[in-house]
Amino acid sequence: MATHSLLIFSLAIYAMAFSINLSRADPRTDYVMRMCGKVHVQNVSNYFKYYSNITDYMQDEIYRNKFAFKDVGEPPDRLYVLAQCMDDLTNEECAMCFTQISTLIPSCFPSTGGRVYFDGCFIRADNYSFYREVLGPEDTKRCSGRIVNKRQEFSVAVDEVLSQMLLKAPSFRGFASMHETSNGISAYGMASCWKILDRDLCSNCLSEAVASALSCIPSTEARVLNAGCFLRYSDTSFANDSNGGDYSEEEVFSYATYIMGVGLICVFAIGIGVCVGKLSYRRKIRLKQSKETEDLVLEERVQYMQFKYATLDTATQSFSDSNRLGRGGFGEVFKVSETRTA
Ligand SMILES: *[C@@H]1O[C@H](CO)[C@@H](O)[C@H](O)[C@H]1NC(C)=O
Ligand SMILES: *[C@@H]1O[C@H](CO)[C@@H](O)[C@H](O)[C@H]1NC(C)=O
Ligand SMILES: *[C@@H]1O[C@H](CO)[C@@H](O)[C@H](O)[C@H]1NC(C)=O
Ligand SMILES: *[C@@H]1O[C@H](CO)[C@@H](O)[C@H](O)[C@H]1NC(C)=O
Ligand SMILES: CC(=O)N[C@H]1CO[C@H](CO)[C@@H](O)[C@@H]1O
Repeated sequence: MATHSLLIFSLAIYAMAFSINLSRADPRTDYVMRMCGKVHVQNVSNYFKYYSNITDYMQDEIYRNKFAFKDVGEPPDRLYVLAQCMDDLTNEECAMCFTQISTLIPSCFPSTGGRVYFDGCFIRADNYSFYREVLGPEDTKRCSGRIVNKRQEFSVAVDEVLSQMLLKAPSFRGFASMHETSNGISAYGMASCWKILDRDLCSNCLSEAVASALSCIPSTEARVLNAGCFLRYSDTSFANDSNGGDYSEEEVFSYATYIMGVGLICVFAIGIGVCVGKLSYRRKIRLKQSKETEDLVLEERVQYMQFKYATLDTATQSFSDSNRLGRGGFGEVFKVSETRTA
């Protein structure tokens, strides 16, 4: 009975803890740019059908992997779509970002496709397989924000954060989010390659992006929009980056889950303890006599400790009676330690 109610109680706690919003959703749906193609498809009504077919499929896929690509239809109107979120978004945030960004592609039709960049996600559609494209003629950059005051320091910090990301991202599933500080001026950066690109292609894309971003200095904000990658720097924090003291929301969440798991195990352990305790109740009674003698020993120990404390108390009192001598002694010790640290 006791273990049953304990089980229900702990399950209720577990369910409660999960319904609390541990991560505040921010899908970063700020619009950065949209580019539409110039050539038109043959049969646009088919194209719309293909598109909704693909986005239906992608909704689940993007929730799971934060990345999806698919193609449907017959050439020359076969439709290819690729979508991806920045890796620091949670799966829920990513799905939200995708839901919004995917509505912006059909307004490019009857063009064969286009690209849309949000701060949190990306989508591209066209009538040919562009999946492994790294750079294209439409690649561009956006320099914005204000002009930074401490140009030299900011430039050093940006340079540092960009080169760190260029080193890190290709070997960390194409993603890096970090910050660097130079003489008190911080620069924050994020780099993301589309996951379909291998390490070398990602590296190629990002090195072009870094060169492009550097030309934005002394602007406080820059975004590079390449065919195969997205790169951004800023003078303010816009993401939970991986090299700072901040924990990402995912980390906080997994930590909380871990704590709850441990808590649950503890509750069960206590439950089992109660059970075992009941079973061994008889044995306990049998051992009661010997336990009583144990208690006696323990009591003696406590008394001994109290006695020792009492002794100490009297000792201190008598110590403070001889006031001057004690003070003089401490003063001397303090002086010695002070000259040491000086
Ligand atoms: C959790 O956060 C989302 C997004 O901010 C919100 O829509 C939802 O209502 C929240 N849920 C709870 C239980 O607070
Ligand atoms: C487009 O394709 C559909 C189905 O294949 C066809 O019914 C329709 O007439 C076509 N439209 C044009 C403008 O070719
Ligand atoms: C649309 O999606 C369904 C299921 O995913 C698939 O069976 C069907 O062939 C797709 N339609 C086209 C036109 O490809
Ligand atoms: C894409 O569409 C254009 C214009 O309709 C066409 O010329 C081209 O061949 C198509 N590309 C492919 C790979 O079918
Ligand atoms: C940009 C962003 O999402 N920042 C969040 C990082 O995480 C902390 C705490 O988990 C939040 O307070 C920030 O808003």
